[in-house]
Amino acid sequence: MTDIRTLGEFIVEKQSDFPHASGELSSLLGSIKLAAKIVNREINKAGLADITGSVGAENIQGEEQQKLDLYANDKFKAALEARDQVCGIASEEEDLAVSFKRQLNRDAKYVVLMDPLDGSSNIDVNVSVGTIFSIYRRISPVGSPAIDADFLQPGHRQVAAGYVIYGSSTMLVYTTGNGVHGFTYDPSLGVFCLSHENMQIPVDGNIYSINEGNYIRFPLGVKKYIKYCQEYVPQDNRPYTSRYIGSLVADFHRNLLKGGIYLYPSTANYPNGKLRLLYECNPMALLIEQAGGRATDGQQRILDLVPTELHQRVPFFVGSTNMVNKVEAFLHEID
Ligand code: AHM
Ligand code: MG
Repeated sequence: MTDIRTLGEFIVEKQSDFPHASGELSSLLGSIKLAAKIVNREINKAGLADITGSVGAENIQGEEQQKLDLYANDKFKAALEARDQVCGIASEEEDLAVSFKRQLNRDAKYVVLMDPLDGSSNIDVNVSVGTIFSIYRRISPVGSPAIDADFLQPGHRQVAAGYVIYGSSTMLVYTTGNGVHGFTYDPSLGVFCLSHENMQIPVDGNIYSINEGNYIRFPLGVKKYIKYCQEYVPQDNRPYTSRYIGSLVADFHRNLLKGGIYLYPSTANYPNGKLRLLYECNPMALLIEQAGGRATDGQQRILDLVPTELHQRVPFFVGSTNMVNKVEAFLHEID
């Protein structure tokens, strides 16, 4: 019992590791932890209350908003606004970035970008979903409203990133640039307990995760990579296993633990890929690099991309280093 380390304790313990050591980032992570517990409670009873299904509206990207998308967005936003560490947020569910109005928020150093409920179309069928978050120091002066440039920073400037997976158990996984740590939620205690310290993705893996229904319009290099995964080469552990949940957080989490690659290239419906650079790709890219893996758009390191708009999409290849190298080689060969 005494060897349990809670997320709160761990964050305080590691505070001195933060590049800009301060209690503010700890408090900010505390807001995320609190909102995650509230959202977790709601998701757990999703089938009972009238909280599944869509609200009959679309977000700015033309995607149907689910009731729980908006619920999660409201809870994370409120939790971040209630403490004084964040001057503004940008969210997949908000058309524009939000600059908090209180002076105490305007005096804060950080902005948070989030996908409050990723994979939400899976909720109605009781499949895992997640929350993804990304934290930057603002570049506008402290004391003033947050501006768009605060949110449009390249991913390598993130000071922290993470996700919550609402799965068969709920976990919070985060990095502040000093390794990746995972905490499993114990609902009876109401706390996240350290369960996966210093997570490292295997350099190689044998799982590939992609929506193959879109195959016909994939770039040629991706088509060739898929065929490579399927070839019978036992000494190379091929054919690989295909696993696709359709919930980025869940697919990423499995591949992080077991070794594998997740791919979302350009498709007929999504010429730039489907996933959002700021809310999905950047935080996952920081996590994977901290865990010893790689993330690329096929040409460049995700964390080096300079964003031009909030809801920008990019092709995304993330996972075990050797697997990402391989798909990149196929993509370059074709160019
Ligand atoms: P969302 O943010 O609207 O939920 O979309 C992102 C999700 C990812 O979780 C998942 O990997 C992907 O969309 C699945 O897309 P598809 O159904 O096209 O395979
Ligand atoms: Mg999403």
